[in-house]
Amino acid sequence: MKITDITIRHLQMKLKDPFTTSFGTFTNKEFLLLEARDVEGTIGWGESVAFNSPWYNEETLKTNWHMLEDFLIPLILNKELNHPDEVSEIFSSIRKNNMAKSTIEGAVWDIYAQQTNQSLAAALGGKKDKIEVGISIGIQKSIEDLVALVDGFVKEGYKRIKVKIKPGWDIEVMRTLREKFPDTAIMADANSAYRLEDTALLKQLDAFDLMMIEQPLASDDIIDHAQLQKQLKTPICLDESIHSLEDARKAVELGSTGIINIKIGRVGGLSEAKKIHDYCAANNVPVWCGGMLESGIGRAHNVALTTLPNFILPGDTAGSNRYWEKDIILPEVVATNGYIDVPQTVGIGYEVDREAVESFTIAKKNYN
Ligand code: OSB
Ligand code: MG
Repeated sequence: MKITDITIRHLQMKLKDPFTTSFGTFTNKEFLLLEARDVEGTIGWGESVAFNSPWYNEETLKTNWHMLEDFLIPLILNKELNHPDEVSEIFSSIRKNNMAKSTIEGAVWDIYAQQTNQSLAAALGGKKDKIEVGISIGIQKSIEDLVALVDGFVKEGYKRIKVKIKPGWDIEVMRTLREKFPDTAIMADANSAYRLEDTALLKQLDAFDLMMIEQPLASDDIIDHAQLQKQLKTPICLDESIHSLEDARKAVELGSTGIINIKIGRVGGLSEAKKIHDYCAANNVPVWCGGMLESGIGRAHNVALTTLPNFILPGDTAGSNRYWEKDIILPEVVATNGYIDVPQTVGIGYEVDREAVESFTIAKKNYN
């Protein structure tokens, strides 16, 4: 493989419903798409999961564009590549900026899968032909609104319900959900909204038999999480704190996390995601695939990754129709009864709907 041509597009897609976390509300999703063309004409697609504002982590759409244009694209253009694993080596001179790196790496994996005549899932070593999925629900105006939403998603068959929490929207919310949905797999995601001083409050969650609590403490912490885990029965799952295999190893060794949420962009790409998966499999740490409100392209990458065997717990990769009136792939990602069928065709397994892509594009630049 040799990438000779790259196009970056800035897309804006309106979410069907606003999505509120402890750090802010999303109404529109703005993100970068990267289209890479290889010397033989094969086209691969990657999606940056960086948001408009540095709330979830420090990267943004603009910092990603800057990193791609000024550093990453020059490193990759016209380089002879034998395997997508080489991309992270080529980028190793650049610190962090994992979401920017992952944008190119994902497109290279797509090209590699096509040129080796297999699905992205198969190229990664995945075996499942369907994956189990859950759904992530933002903070609502009232508990009644939340209960109604959860009821709908449980009836749609989603395998696990994740609810965003923050101080003041936590204990009563989870208590009510457990009462109303006694048999449903439920978990909470705090997106770093608490401190170790809140241990007594967080311990109250143990009464509700939650599958896990995701990232209760600071976004860069693994020390306090280890302290907290000693006092909680509910397993902690780290999201924001894990950027690499090394982070995962340290967090597992410290006892900071019993489960890991793997997000491809946060860890710098599919190769690193796979390494974290393999390490966790060897150490009996279940993993699941997180979401960043992706368009169909990022979603397709998530579906492929989730086919690896240690993705034991349902992920956040819901169907396209949970987010968009119209997605940018054909067919869209469909979740039926909490399962997504893994496409068996070559590459990411979905056609990119170029007309839809153009209709959501607000800026575009070519590099060669
Ligand atoms: O922490 O997992 C998170 C959305 C935006 C930012 C961070 C997170 C989320 C989600 C939604 O939980 C996952 C999804 O449906 O894509
Ligand atoms: Mg999270």
